[in-house]
Amino acid sequence: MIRDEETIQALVATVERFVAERLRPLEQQVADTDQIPPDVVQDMRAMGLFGLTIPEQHGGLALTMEEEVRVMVALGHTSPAFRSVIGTTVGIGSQGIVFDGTPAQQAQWLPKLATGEVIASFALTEPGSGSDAASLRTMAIRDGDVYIVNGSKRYITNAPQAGLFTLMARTDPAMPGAGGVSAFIVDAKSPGISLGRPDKKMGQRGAHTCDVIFDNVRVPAANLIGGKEGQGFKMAMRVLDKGRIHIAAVCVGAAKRMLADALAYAAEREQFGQAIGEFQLVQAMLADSQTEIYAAECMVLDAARRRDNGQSVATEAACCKLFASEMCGRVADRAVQIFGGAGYMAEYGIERFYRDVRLFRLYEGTSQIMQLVIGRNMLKSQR
Ligand code: COS
Repeated sequence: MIRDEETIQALVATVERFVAERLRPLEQQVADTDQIPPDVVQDMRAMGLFGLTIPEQHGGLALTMEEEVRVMVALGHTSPAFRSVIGTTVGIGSQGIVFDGTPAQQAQWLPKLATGEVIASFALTEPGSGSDAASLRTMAIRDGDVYIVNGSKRYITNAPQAGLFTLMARTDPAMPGAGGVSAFIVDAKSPGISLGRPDKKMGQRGAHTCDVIFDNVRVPAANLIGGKEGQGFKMAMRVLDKGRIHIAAVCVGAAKRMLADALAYAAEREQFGQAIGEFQLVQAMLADSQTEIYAAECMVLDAARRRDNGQSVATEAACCKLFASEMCGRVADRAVQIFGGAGYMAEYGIERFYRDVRLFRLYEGTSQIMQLVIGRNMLKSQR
């Protein structure tokens, strides 16, 4: 749903300009230094990008899903690490509080997230619990008016910068599956929280993940999201449904960027006396990429509109994440192929995208988990 076409066009145009003029020139520097310059983060704050999905009464822009998708496609046109600066605060780190937080929890945290004063991270994955999220073992045991949290979380995006963690932990040790899991807002400054060394990753330099270790951390019972135990897993799944549409939109943006680079190269690079783009086998790679990007963009917009209309979109979100992230991988591969030997060389930048976008098929649910969600939901509808 687009509330006002002119307003969203202006926001998208601002993001496109920011990407073209401010972020693209910094891509190599960020890859070399593994750091996003602090003044870029400050610009993002000033543009209101941290508050895209926070309700207006808490200082955000309260974008609809369709509006969010359009902004993410635009932001996707540059190194994914830039999107990651705002990604967890706009997405999985904050949305549990937006969906289920009590008025007091929302009033305490959302205004600070909207301005980017506090960065939110989503702490679900553990060393022993990845795709099987319901098997998580971090414990939160009630003791009077606090919960005592013990356990470790793994690959937590933006943990080094985080001011708060949306933490999924088991409040009922007797209940091993999803039903024993609750969600908490945890102040990152709480005594007993320590961070592991930053992970060394295949790509997305500038975006940081690490372990988060909870050692007898005292979390006020008032920070139990929604004030009710046993709701954390379902909340995490609803958060991920939305996150998967968001990531699919980023995939569309990244694929468009890689195809634009490959097209420009194909039009300029000459072999056998003509631009390589004149050769039909190169055109086939361009055409397949264009077609798949178009398909993914249509899917993502459709799923977003359905969600805005109040429909349950767990299946559609998984379809979008599956198709768009796999599509993005194919486009990256073809882009490297069109660049030929240059595609393998760091100075052309396309090999960096090839590595960066590999993560899209893994995080917020692997392609295989997306297939499983789609297949299971299809069968459920037959019962
Ligand atoms: N929305 C609302 N509720 C949901 C839901 C959704 N999208 N998906 C599942 N639930 C509910 C189920 O209805 C069930 O509730 P009841 O017990 O009341 O029926 C409960 O949650 C447990 O669901 P389910 O039995 O399907 O859980 P499973 O353990 O079988 O696993 C998968 C579900 C595999 C789909 C889930 O663990 C998953 O998405 N894993 C991937 C995790 C992930 O994306 N990690 C990425 C890292 S975070 S960036």
